[in-house]
Amino acid sequence: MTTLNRFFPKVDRQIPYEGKDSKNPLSFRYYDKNRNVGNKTMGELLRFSVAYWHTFMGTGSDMFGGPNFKREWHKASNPIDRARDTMEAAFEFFQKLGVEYYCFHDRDIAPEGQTFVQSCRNLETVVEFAKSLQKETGIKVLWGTANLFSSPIYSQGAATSPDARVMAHAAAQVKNAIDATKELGGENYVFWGGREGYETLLNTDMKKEQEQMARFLHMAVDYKHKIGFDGQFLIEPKPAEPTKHQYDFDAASALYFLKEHDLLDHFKLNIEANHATLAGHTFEHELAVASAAGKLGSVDANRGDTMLGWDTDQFPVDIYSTTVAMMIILNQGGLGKGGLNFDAKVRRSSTDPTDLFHAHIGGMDAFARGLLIARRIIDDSALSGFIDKRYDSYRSGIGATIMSGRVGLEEIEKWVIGAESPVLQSGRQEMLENILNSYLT
Ligand code: XLS
Ligand code: NI
Ligand code: NI
Repeated sequence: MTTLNRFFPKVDRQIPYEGKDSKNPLSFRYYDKNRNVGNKTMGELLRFSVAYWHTFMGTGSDMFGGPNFKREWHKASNPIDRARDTMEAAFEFFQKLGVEYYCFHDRDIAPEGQTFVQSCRNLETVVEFAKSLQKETGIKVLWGTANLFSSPIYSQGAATSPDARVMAHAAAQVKNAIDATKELGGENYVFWGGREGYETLLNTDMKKEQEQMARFLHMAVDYKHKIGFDGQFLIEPKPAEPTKHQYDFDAASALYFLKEHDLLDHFKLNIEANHATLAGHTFEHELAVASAAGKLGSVDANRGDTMLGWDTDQFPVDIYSTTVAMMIILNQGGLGKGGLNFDAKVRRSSTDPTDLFHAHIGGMDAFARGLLIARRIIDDSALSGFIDKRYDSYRSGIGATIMSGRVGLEEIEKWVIGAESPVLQSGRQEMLENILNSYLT
């Protein structure tokens, strides 16, 4: 590419893998893309993706202060020129980092116009440009989505707005975002309903709003089939923020909603670490709930802060957490079309564009390391052996009889009367924690 050193001149080559003893901060210590882990490469298993909104559109602003980052790619005065510069910066970054995927919202990559039609035109223009850069570099879209939360019209909901004209607007916007994702060969399409919830029940008909959301998603499914988009649809749960209560609160409530409205066959879930903790769960709990339902489709890899109660979207660094996450992912045979998308942003004080590299390198290494450790734990049956054994009593005798469905409460009562009282085996939590820790070298 001609623009290779335009926006990140301080990183003048692709980030190399140098191994765990490297002292070079701009190198990978664990992520070695072509290394085989089992029968796949690290790159194939991890499928890292950069989040366009945080990394290229993030300004460092927060509730108490405005834009803080002075990005070269945001300097052009014309919005379309700015969008093109941003796209070039993005592709320079992807190539130098060595990732194959990115995720975007319609309004990240293209500016909103004065009218709906103008916004659609802007999107088409930028999509054409992105398409040419993708072709040139081989970089792909993990997922696209529509921003149904920033515009003032969505302040009382998009699909769940009390105003049908707003729901119509959201539907038309989603149609265009799906078109854009298809045009760019996106492998998934995400629905995250930041405004699909309520602020107060005093003005809200929850049943009606959820029916609207279901109708909305059904229309999206119909459209997907109509245009032959073969990407996977994903719902991204989050309990709150910006609304007080979001309908897709967590994995379990999203799954119930999908089932209730006959949508389960058409969706999987995109689980975000920080959303899990906001819902009062752990990241691994949400992964496990989704995976148990056969619905773990993709992951927004980030972390929250235990001292702060909001979606801080920090880069993942905790090896314990990435290890357990990768165990769940490996145990279900990988993420399929999904991947690990860094829905994460550098802190307001990390003002140098090079910090974007440090952040992603850290996240990628944390997951690569988690992957290696998880693979060893699984190969050694270090934990699974114990878990298997813990349920032994269901493999034969009364356990197998109960699970076969051939007996009811009366037959079981007879068995209990004739049997000895059960002596429980230890759950051995501390021993298992020690085993896990012994792998974290
Ligand atoms: C916000 C969400 C958002 C989605 C995409 O909290 O994580 O970034 O991933 O709309
Ligand atoms: Ni997210
Ligand atoms: Ni989030």
